[in-house]
Amino acid sequence: PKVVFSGIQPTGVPHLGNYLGALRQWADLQSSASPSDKLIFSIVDLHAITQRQAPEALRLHRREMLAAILAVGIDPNRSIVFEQSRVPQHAELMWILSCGASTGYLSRMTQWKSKLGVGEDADAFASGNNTPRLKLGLFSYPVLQAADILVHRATEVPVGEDQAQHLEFTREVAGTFHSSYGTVFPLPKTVLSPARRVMSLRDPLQKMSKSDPQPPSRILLIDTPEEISKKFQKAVTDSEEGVTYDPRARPGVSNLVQIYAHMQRRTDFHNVANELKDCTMKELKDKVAGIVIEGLRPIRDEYERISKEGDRYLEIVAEEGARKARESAEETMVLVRHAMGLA
Ligand code: AQP
Repeated sequence: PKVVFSGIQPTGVPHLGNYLGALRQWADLQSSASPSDKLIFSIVDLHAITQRQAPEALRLHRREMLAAILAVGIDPNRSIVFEQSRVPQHAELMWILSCGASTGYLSRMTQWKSKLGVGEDADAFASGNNTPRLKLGLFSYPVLQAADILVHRATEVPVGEDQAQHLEFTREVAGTFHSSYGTVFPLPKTVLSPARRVMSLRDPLQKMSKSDPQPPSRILLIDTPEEISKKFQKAVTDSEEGVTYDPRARPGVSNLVQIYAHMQRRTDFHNVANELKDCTMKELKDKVAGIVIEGLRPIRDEYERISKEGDRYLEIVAEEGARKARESAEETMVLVRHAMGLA
């Protein structure tokens, strides 16, 4: 049987990129799973705090993320849905794995560089006077992610393209553990969603992101139809006539074509662009907005219904999920501690 694990950070209401790149895939995997498969989805709050979060905002975002996960169709009676900080085995395994994790490998990862905005200057950055800005938690983030996956002995990890590097690292860390203490973990497979990278509506060279300071850069799963239309109308495109698919030359238009295609579960972007070839930019934006509004409508309705049930309901779901996740993680930790000679 498969064990599917994936996580999402409670750093804001999820956006269209999170949905097409991750959440919709989670729901699909849940529908196609056989009864013996285990599905585990985590709200990774310990990852979120690698960037400072205001406590009230984090509390709110945890709740909103849980409601959003349920709203996209994850059934807490079928899948384990839980908050990472309620399952201490994740942090315990992280410590153990960090004892065998290479700092050289971590220093080559791109995520901490992009979070600090240091890009290509990273080496100079890490060895220079700016090092105090690089915190240990952000640097070792991939080790915690490896622990998240391995502690449930996951076999498949559905993620967007930005996470593929961390999955490589996870397999590396598991291999190091195995050569020291014997085999405990399956090596998890990366399952890339067809929507690998949905781009920002304001800067189509950047991925759509929860923490982008510009709200019009992203479509939230709970945006109203008016908000969705407005954001698409303002989307950055170009001044060429007609619609073609060419992500290099026309990143803005191509991103809209991709979104339009993914909403219909299509990936033949050139054909889709061809079907739209005579549209003006305004017509293209209207069409994309229309399909996104219709596609997100049931999610938004369900989100509202869940929000009306109140915090008490979400708390019960979170507690029950955490109980099941602790059970799953503890089964692995018994093997890990035993293999290492720990109590
Ligand atoms: N733009 C995207 N296109 C496709 N997939 C995406 N994912 C994120 N952005 C896109 C996928 O969503 C899952 C959860 O992501 P995360 O919450 O762990 O954090 P992230 O990747 O850093 O996403 P954000 O929205 O950019 O959050 P912030 O701004 O807080 O860092 C992952 O599977 C990811 O691949």
